Amino acid sequence: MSEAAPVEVVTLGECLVALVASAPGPLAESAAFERHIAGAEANVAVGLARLGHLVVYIGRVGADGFGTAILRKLRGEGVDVSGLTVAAGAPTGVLIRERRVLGPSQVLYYRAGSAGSQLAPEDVDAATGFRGAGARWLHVTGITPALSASARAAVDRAIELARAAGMTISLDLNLRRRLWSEAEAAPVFRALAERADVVMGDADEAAVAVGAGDPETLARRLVALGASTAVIKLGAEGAVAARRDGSVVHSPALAVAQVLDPVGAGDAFAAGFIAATLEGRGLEAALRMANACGAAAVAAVGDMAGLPDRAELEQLLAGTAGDTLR
Ligand code: KDG
Repeated sequence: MSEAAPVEVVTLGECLVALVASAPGPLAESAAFERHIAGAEANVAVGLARLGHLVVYIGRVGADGFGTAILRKLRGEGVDVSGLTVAAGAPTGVLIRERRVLGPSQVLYYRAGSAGSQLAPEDVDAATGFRGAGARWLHVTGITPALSASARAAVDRAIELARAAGMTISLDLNLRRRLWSEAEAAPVFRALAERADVVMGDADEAAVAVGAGDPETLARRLVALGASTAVIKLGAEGAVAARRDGSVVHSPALAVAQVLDPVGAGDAFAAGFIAATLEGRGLEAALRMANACGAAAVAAVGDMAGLPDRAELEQLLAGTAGDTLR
């Protein structure tokens, strides 16, 4: 019998069902919705799995059809769901979002008291990936600590175990103002950034942690908190990264003819960055791969739909399209 491939990455959070408006327009006029699976860390897990990396996802879903859909989706994508527990007594979290061509989309959360928000340190203690020939990388976001005290403690526990195991820790700030205020988020972001090796976020999120500034300044300030690398995601402008040695790298975005759905682009970026770094590529190449994954994500509706597989990513990076059938 062949041995199972070793887990490389561990991540944890709340995976939700996302009901996404079928057509662009305001929520009040949206009458039809498509069911997708979402959740920042789950998006990263699927992004990494599509690029051939083995990821353990730790979380909880309810004992309901939506929980089953999440389990099937993640398992079907090749994510290790041994750490995803079906918890009786609380529902799977749901979000509903409109699609807008102009301006940000309105999101409604139905996740207070959800199974996913009850994530706790014991879920982390029970998960594979931290011990023995364990994983090399832990990815966390600023969403999970905002869900509940036990979810915040679970993130802390994961960081503690990852540190003890010598794993690389990445943090995507992912500020969600519907979950907490900037004043509540800021000290938690800083405390997490102090313990992470790689910190990423957009300029708005980074400013909450370290004060307003231009992207390069924000990246440098995040590094000053303790990370060896900080990346500011700039959407259509690409990304800028600063390293502890004082160097700064700017990386342009891939041009996208039509943005169909920007939600999930940041998670795709994180997946591309982590994959490239695990593969031993340098910062410049990691940013290029991250930007390509972000571009692929915005060209499809739903958080996960556009996440590229390896062949698609290679085509994007080479600037070639596949065969066109006429
Ligand atoms: O990054 C996209 C996520 O924000 C989305 O999938 C939902 O995780 C989510 C959240 O909590 O907002």
